[in-house]
Amino acid sequence: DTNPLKHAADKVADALRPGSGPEEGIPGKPGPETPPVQEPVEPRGPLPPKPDQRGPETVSPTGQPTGADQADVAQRDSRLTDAQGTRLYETDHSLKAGARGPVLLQDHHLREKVMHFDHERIPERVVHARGAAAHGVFQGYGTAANVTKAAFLAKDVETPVFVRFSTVLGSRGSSDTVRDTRGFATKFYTSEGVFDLVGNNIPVFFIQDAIKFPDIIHAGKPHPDREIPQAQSAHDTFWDFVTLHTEATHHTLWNMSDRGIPRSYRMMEGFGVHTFRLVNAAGETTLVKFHWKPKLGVHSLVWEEAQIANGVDPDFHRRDLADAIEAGAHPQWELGIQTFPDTPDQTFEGIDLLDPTNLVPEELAPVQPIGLLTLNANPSNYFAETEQVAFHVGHLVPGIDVTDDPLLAGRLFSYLDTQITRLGGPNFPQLPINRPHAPVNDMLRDGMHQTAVHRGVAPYKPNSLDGGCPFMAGADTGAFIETPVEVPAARKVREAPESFADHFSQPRRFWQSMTPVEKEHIIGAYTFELGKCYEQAVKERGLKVLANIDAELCAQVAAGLGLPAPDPTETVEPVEPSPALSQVGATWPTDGRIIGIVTDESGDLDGVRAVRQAVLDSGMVPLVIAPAGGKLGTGGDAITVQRTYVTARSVEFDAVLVAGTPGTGKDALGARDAKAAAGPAGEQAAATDPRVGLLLAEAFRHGKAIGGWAGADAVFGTAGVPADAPGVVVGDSGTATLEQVTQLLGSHRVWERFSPAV
Ligand code: HDD
Repeated sequence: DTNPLKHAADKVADALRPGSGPEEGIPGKPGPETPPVQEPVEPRGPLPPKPDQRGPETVSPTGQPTGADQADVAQRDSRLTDAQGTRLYETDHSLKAGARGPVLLQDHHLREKVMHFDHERIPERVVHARGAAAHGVFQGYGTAANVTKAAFLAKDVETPVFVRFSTVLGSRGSSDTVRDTRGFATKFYTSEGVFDLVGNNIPVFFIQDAIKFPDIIHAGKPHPDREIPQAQSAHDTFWDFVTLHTEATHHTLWNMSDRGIPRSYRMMEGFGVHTFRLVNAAGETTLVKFHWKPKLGVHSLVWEEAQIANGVDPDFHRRDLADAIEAGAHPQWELGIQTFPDTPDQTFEGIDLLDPTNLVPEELAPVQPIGLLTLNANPSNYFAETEQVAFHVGHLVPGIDVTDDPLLAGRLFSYLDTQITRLGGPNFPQLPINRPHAPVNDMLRDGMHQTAVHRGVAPYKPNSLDGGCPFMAGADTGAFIETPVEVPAARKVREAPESFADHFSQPRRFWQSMTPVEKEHIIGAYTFELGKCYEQAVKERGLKVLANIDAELCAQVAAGLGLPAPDPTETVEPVEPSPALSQVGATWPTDGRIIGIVTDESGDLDGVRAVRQAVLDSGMVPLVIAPAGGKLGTGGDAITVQRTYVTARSVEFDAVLVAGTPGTGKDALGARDAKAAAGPAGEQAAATDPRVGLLLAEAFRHGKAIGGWAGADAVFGTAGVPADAPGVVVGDSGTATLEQVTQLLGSHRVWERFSPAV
């Protein structure tokens, strides 16, 4: 066919055929034969979000309920339209002058589609760019009623929340399991307005004054010339800064500890870091520090595991959180407060409460629980919710006020400011995820992306034209009123108080509170990070800082770097340890832990079935690992394989079980190869698939519980796993083995495997 417009005309005709386009075609025009199609051509109803994926109810910028479907506007109708609601008949080809001809400027659909795409990305957060979030609910215990009038902390009050966890240094597409601080930001949609608790998983900060924030972040981010390394602190500029600016020592030490590589967002503590001021109904004030305590305990990866996970599953933490919530293992944290009298000097037991490089040991001021957070729903849309959520330390409610911590003061400016670049203007509170659930009645008007249709003519006060509305609230009608704190007469100075000058005794307390295995991990981390620096002067300065914390720490890292250990430049006084800072030595629930079960077609499949069920019954997740995907066994009770030897890697599992071959006393591993080799029973282990060998060897090195039954122990030796080593168990049956492994998991890891042990 030589007619250049014939092809396009056919397209139009197709679109006009009854049943594939608008309901009525051109009367009397016969449609061409129906071509084979890949996609369904008949419209069907919209796919509603799953009930557990809904966000909290939203309200309009003027406080009117908008209905649960407000945020659910994508693909709701049966026909594709453009952004103006006009139905489209084709979206796969540009409008051209002939199939091989030039694209026409009049193609407004092409123009709109590509214009929108061109602007799909917004600037990532300057810090905390990579994050994962979830919806949940916070329930007040009422135990804080004597210290705060905040309504959401009253007994049994339930408040919707949105929590975003993050790494600090990496870009939005970086890996999850890097060594870094983690953000822990919570938005409470309270009846009195939004309260944001914008904290971290580390209770202290690198700097004492916000004016140093650009410095520490410039030093921590990739080098400006090559933009490497990504999401790492193991490089010269970071260590250059933190060894010169020694107030960073305490936070850096926490980063080098196991806290810098959490096992899961669900297993991290959270801290408000600053000291806040609570106000009760009588107007009395109390200084507090906020803590989130995870019900699952505080647990970490080991460094090699974290590095492997960066490669094999860069979404390790994001996946873990979403999977757990989807599976119904809803993570929980208790919110707690340490309370201190609001004295004029704002110190407690000699610790300056306005210095954010200080923590107050829990032994001196116990953490008192005041409410329970449960995360129970994943976001429906990453961009709309996780990316567009905007936290701000100045989002406060009556009963919670700020202090004069100079770091907090700078934050009170920065968080609003950054949203203007990131979210494109001042109306970001109108985005569904940011909308308060309390009625909004502000006099803020216009601006980019204004979505409210404000009524009235007098958005100013005083006015008479809108009847004087809106009126002001008072203390008894829920107004936020700043605490009238006395400001001492002073001169304007650019100075820190003398009490901010001790940079080493708090880090020393942290170091001395660690168990031997945790100390070993810290030494390893410093040796790795300083070892990655090129500048000799930076390494040497790093050792000088360590000498001021502890001689042993300094000597061990110096030995690893091959450098002499320097003498301290300050007096190294012993301090009272705080055992609460250690992560080792207790037992915790095993909910949501992942048990890998290695088997194959010739394995004890009845045993595997029983173990799978027992794992599920105890609230954990079984993943069956076999040589290939599909099913093991036949019929109704065939076992689904979740991971193959190709897709499984040790880092995904908290413990590994190996099913043997019943009746033979042989392990089942690599049985396909083994069948070919068909040696005597004792040689079976030699045929172990190397990937299974690696799985077991890594699990062993990383201190994970390993179990086997029905002769599976024969393989342990070939994988370099001594069957009599601590935390390696051989049971009579699958379920008996699981029981022992579960007990081991309660302590998170088999600490005895590390040297030195606990
Ligand atoms: Fe910050 C984001 C936590 C000091 C400036 N910060 C941000 C987030 C968390 C924290 C969790 C991510 C929020 C989210 O998920 O959207 N920041 C902290 C803590 C600090 C701290 C615990 C010290 C105690 N931050 C801090 C200072 C400044 C900032 C001193 C500036 C002077 N932080 C920001 C920011 C960010 C931010 C640039 C980036 C994106 C955003 O705010 O919304 O404004």
